[in-house]
Amino acid sequence: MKIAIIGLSNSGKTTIFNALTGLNIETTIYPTVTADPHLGVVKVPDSRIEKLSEIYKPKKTTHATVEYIDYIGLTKGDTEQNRKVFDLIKDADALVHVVRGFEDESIIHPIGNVNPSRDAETVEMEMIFGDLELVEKRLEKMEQGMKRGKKPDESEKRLLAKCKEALEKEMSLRDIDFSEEEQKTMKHLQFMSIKPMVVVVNIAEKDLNPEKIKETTSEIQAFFKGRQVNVLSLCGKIEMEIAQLSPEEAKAFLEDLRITEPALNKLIHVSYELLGLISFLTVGEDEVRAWTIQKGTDAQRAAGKIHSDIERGFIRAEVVSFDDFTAHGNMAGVREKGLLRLEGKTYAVKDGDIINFRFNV
Ligand SMILES: Nc1nc2c(ncn2[C@@H]2O[C@H](COP(=O)(O)OP(=O)(O)OP(=O)(O)O)[C@@H](O)[C@H]2O)c(=O)[nH]1
Ligand SMILES: [Mg+2]
Repeated sequence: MKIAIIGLSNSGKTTIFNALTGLNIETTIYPTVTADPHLGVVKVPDSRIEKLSEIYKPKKTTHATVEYIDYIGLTKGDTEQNRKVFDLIKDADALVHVVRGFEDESIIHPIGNVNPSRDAETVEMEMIFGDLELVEKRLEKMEQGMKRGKKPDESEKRLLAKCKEALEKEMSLRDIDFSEEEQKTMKHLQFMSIKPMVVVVNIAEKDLNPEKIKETTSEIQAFFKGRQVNVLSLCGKIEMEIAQLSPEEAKAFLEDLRITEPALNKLIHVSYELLGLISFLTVGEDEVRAWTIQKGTDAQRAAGKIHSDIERGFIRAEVVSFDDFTAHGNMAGVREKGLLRLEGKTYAVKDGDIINFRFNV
C-alpha cells in the first residue's frame, strides 16, 4: 500500500514526509524543481499492539506499515511538469494533499500569498486537468484504432464519456458513482482525481491551539463540503521535530504542549482507513504482530497473509476481539469464559481480531 504526498511547492510536503518517516531529508525555502522521489516505510501506530506486547513480552513486535512517497510540488498551469508528478505517483493507492497554512515571509509562496482554500482548489483543478488529458488521449487512440478498422470497446467508450462530462464540469472523479464493473474498466487509466484523499492544512507553530486548529480545519471542510475528502490540521515543523526526538524526549515534549499524541498518528490512521484497511493481530512468545488486510477479507484469505500454506490447509480460525481479550488479560481466561470463537473460511475478519489459525498441510 502506497500513499503519495502532493501539494504546491513549499507547502511542507517534505517536512511532513520527514515527520512521518523520522528521516531528515533537506527542506528548502525555494521550490524544489528536480529531485529524486523520497520513499519511506511508516509504522502504523497501534496501542493494541503495544498493550499485547506488554502482556506477551515477545522476542519481536511488528506493526502494520504503509509506504509514503514525497516528490516535487504541483504547479499551477504547468501541465507538463505536473504530468511528471502524476506519472511518478500513478500507482499510489491514496493521496495526502498538503496545503500551506503557515505565514513566513522568508519562504516563497508559489502563488504569492497564503490562502489555503485557493491552494487546495488549485491542486484539485490540476488533477482534474491531468485526468481530462488522459481521457482525451485515450479517446483519440480509440478514434485512430477505429480508422484502422478496429472495433472500439463500447463499455470503455461510454465510461470515458462519463468521466469526460464530470471532469469538464470541474468535478473530481472520486465524487462520481461508478459501478464495480466501471471501476475495473478504468483501473488501468490511473486517474488522479479518483484516488481517496486526506487534506492536511500545515499550520504555523503559533497557531497550534485547539481553537485555531478547529477554525482552519472547518474552513477547508466547508470548502470541500459534499465532496469525499477528509481534512485535518497539524504543524509539520513541530511534528518533524517530535519525530527526531527519542521516545522519552518526545513524551516530555508532548506533555509540555499538553497533547497526548502527535497529530501525525491521526494522519496515519485516517489514511489507513481511507485505504479501506484494517489490522488483525497475532500473539505469542515469539512475536506480537499486526497484519494488514482490506476490510471484508475472509478468514481463509487473511490466513494467506501469514503464509500460503496456512491458507491452503485452513481448518478453523480461533478468534477473540481485542476488547474481550484485554477484559481477561490472557487466553486461559478468554477460553474459560467461552469468548474464543471458532470461525470458518468465510468469516469476515474484523479490525482488532486476535486470531490463531488452525491448519493442516
Ligand atoms: N514556519 C513553518 N515553516 C514550515 C512549516 N512546514 C514547513 N516549513 C518550512 O517551509 C519550507 C518548505 O518546506 P518543505 O517541506 O521543503 O516544502 P515542500 O512542500 O516539500 O516544498 P517543495 O519540495 O519545494 O515542493 C521549509 O523551509 C520548511 O522548514 C511549518 O509548519 N511552519
Ligand atoms: Mg519537498
